[in-house]
Amino acid sequence: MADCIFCKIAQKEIPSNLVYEDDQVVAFKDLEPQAPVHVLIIPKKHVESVLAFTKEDKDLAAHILVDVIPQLARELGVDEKGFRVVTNTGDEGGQSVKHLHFHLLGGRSLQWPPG
Ligand code: DGP
Repeated sequence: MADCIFCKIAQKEIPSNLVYEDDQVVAFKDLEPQAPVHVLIIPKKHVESVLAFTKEDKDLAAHILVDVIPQLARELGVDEKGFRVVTNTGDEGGQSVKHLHFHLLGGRSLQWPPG
C-alpha cells in the first residue's frame, strides 16, 4: 500500500534490521526499542490490524503465531525466561503504524499492567 512505512520495509524500499523473512512475513528490530529484545513481526501484505483479518488470512495468522513467533523467541534467546507479544490496535490501543505488527519484547522483566 502506498505511503505505508511497513509495506516499504517489507518490500525493502527502506532499510531495516531484518531478523527474519519468508514468503509471507518479515520481522525487524524496532526503531525505538523498549526492551533489550524488541522486534516487530509483520505480514508482507498490507493488513491494517487484527480487525482487518479475514477468513482467507487464517493460515497467515496461524503461521505468525504458531511458527514465526516461537521460532524468533528461541533464536533471540527469550524463550526460557519469557517474553511478551503485543499487537496495539486502534487509537486507544496505541497503534501508531496502521499495518498489522506484533511486538515481541523480552530480555528484561516486563511490568503489568502497561501504561
Ligand atoms: P505501534 O505504536 O504499536 O504502532 O508501534 C509501532 C512501532 O514501530 C514503534 O515501536 C516504532 C516502530 N517504528 C516506526 N517506524 C519505524 C521504522 O521506520 N523502522 C522501524 N524499524 N521501526 C519503526
